[in-house]
Amino acid sequence: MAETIFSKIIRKEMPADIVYEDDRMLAFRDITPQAPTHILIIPKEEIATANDITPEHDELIGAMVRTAATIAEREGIAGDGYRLVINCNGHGGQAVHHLHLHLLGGRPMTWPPG
Ligand code: DGP
Repeated sequence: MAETIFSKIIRKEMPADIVYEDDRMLAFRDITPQAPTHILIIPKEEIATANDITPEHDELIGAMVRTAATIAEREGIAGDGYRLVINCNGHGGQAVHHLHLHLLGGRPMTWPPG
């Protein structure tokens, strides 16, 4: 896949407000937040879209979701609730083609999404 801005953030060539990092993933605040808490959890492995997730990624994706829940707790939004979103391709509204999990919270979310 073509490299994205997120690869530069992973390599620390681009600044980001990083809130969590381990050997497999990185979490940082979204540059255009859509909610008081808006954090992106991304794998360090370059996976372009949700369509590119394979069975080998099952543990990684599970760990990303658990990390999102841990960050939500740390951010103080776990009790009130939050939303986890993965946008995929054009109709899903995916702008950056490096898989990422949006953690959104700090205000009530509407449903259905626009
Ligand atoms: P999506 O539409 O699901 O592909 O969301 C991409 C998100 O990435 C969008 O909410 C804005 C965020 N984003 C794009 N470029 C940067 C950047 O350079 N730094 C940070 N922190 N976030 C970025």
